[in-house]
Order: sequence, then structure tokens, then C-alpha cells
Amino acid sequence: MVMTELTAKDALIAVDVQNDFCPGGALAVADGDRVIPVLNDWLRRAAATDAVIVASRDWHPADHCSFSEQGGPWPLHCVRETEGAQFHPALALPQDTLVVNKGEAQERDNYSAFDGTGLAERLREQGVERIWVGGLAQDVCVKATVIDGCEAGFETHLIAAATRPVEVEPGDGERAIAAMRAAGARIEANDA
Ligand code: VGL
Ligand code: ZN
Repeated sequence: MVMTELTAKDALIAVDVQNDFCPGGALAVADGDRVIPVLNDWLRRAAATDAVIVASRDWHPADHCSFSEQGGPWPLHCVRETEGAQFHPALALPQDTLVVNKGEAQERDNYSAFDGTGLAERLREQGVERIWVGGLAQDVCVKATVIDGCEAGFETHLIAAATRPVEVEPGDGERAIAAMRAAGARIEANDA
């Protein structure tokens, strides 16, 4: 298999690999933890090649508008500072990972790691041109991040083996792939 060479102009973005999105968590994605070994391989390669490493996390206040108690679509999840909001302990993030918090405002949600975080500017400042995205959930925050990455002008790749969908409706995963492709993203099969 041919592995893409990463460089300092690449960024790896691990979206929301948090306890609550993994099996046993409050908003568990089926097989969500299976993304971790794949991401850990990419993290190793990214660190070895001076690529920029980003990890986003859903970081909600306890009364966030997306929670069903507030009339939102989701069960309570990823309340900031709680165990459920921590990165999964098996995810091997290096010390210098750029951590991006999102969903911090009570009254609005941010699915994309680019939404309201300044991430696009940070990456441009560092000379990043290409981004590689994996994490959870494929049909929610990964989808939004990939589409925003395309719109921000990055050459955007989805690492398909490093993501799983939550599928509120059957077929959401497939539809998310189609939407990301339509936005201009490249969908990488198992090993890019
Ligand atoms: C997410 C649902 C609610 C995600 C976040 O990270 O995909 N999904 N909040
Ligand atoms: Zn959320």
C-alpha cells in the first residue's frame, strides 16, 4: 500500500474522540473506539513528519441548548470537565497537540471544529495547506469539519477508516460521505 507522505504543510485533525462518543458513553457511536488505533497510526506519522496535530472536543456547559432537557436533539453529553468529555484514554495525543474546544456557548451548538474556534486562521498561520480528518461522529461533527475545511480552502481528506457514524437515521453515514465528497473532500480508503 502507498502511504501519503505527510509534511509540515499537513494537519491531522482528530474530531471529538471523547469518552461520551465511545461505547459505554452517553452518546455512544457504535464501534466508536475502533477509530483509535487508526488515528494513533496517523498521530505517530504526523508527529514524525512535523505535521500539525489538532484534537477537537465537544465542551458543553451543563445546560447546553443541544441537550434534550433544553429541547435539543441530543442526550446530555460532553459536559466540560466531566469524565465523559475527556479524550478517550487510548488516544495517543502528543504534548504539543492543539486542542480546540467547541460547543462552549449555552445558546448555540458548533458541530464543526472550525466553527467559531479560529482554527482555519491558526492553520493558515502555520502554513498548513492540506488537512486529514477522522474521529466522531462521521455524520455530525466530522462531516461539518470536513465541509468547513473544504470551504476554508484546505485540500481536505477524510480518513474513512478513522471515523464511524452515529446514524440517528439509517443511511446517515453514507449520506455524510456523499455530502463531504460533494463539498470537494477526498475520501481516503483504509490507508491513505
Ligand atoms: C457530536 C452530536 C452532538 C459529534 C457532538 O461530535 O459528532 N454529535 N454533539
Ligand atoms: Zn455536542
